[in-house]
Amino acid sequence: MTPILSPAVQAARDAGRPLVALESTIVTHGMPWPQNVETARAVEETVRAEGAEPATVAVLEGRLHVGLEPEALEALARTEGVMKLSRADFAYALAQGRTGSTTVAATMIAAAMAGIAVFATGGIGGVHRGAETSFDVSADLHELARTDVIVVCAGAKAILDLPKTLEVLETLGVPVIAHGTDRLPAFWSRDGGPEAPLRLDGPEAIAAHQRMRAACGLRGGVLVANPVPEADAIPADEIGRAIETALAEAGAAGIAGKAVTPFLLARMADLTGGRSLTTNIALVKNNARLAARIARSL
Ligand code: PSU
Ligand code: MN
Repeated sequence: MTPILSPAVQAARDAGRPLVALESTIVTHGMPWPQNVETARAVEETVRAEGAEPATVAVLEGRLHVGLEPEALEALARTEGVMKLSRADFAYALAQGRTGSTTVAATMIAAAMAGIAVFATGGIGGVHRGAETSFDVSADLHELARTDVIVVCAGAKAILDLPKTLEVLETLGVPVIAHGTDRLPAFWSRDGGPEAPLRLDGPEAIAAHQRMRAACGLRGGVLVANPVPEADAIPADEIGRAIETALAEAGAAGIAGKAVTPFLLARMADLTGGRSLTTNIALVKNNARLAARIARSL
């Protein structure tokens, strides 16, 4: 199966210019209209401004697109009832002619198929709080273990259990690199996260680490956790209250499976009067910038 490259992605590939993959679940399930499409456009612009070409990934009517034309991106952002695709249902959507946005796991699969080495997102999925009874562990973690893509995020969303998420990543052999900090960034906050397993400063160091992994024949992904810019960060104790409320509501409403993360993100935006969304937008752009610089260094 060959993905359909947009003309811009094809041109960048032909010219040997760096590419950065972008996911689309953040557009369809992570943010409300119209902030979702505005953010998606701004993130693509951020990547271009750094001299790389953005490649937003989605499955449209059974075809895998790597790089979306502006009209396709807007149509996807407006569509309701889009599938949220991970490894388990990626081929299903393609075989059945369905439309689906790609999570971190599915975007990694598509990026690897298209030969794209770097991918920027907001936050990865991870081990949910209470996973000892719910068994809710995101397939993103297993994808990081097996697929050769550098994923730049702002840490795991703080609605998750961060220490357990780190434990699973360690078990799976995934390098978790905090960028320019000793602590694992906690998505909306710079503080409050556990100590980071590894630290690197700057895109060059991250690229050099990647070259060494290749030289050692080490396969699988790398997780780069890039802290949200100071000016946009929400202190951990402040966001913590909204997290507790959103989690309690999700529990009371019996939200489970794929619906958990979208439900929590939407409730967080309401509970913080939109502030969590503003921070989310800022951190995605910040990650896109770093990802483009890493892609250039590679
Ligand atoms: N981070 C965000 N918004 C999102 C997501 C992450 O800021 O919408 C999405 C990503 O696509 C991630 C997915 O892969 O949530 C994880 O979902 P789950 O927990 O169901 O595996
Ligand atoms: Mn889950």
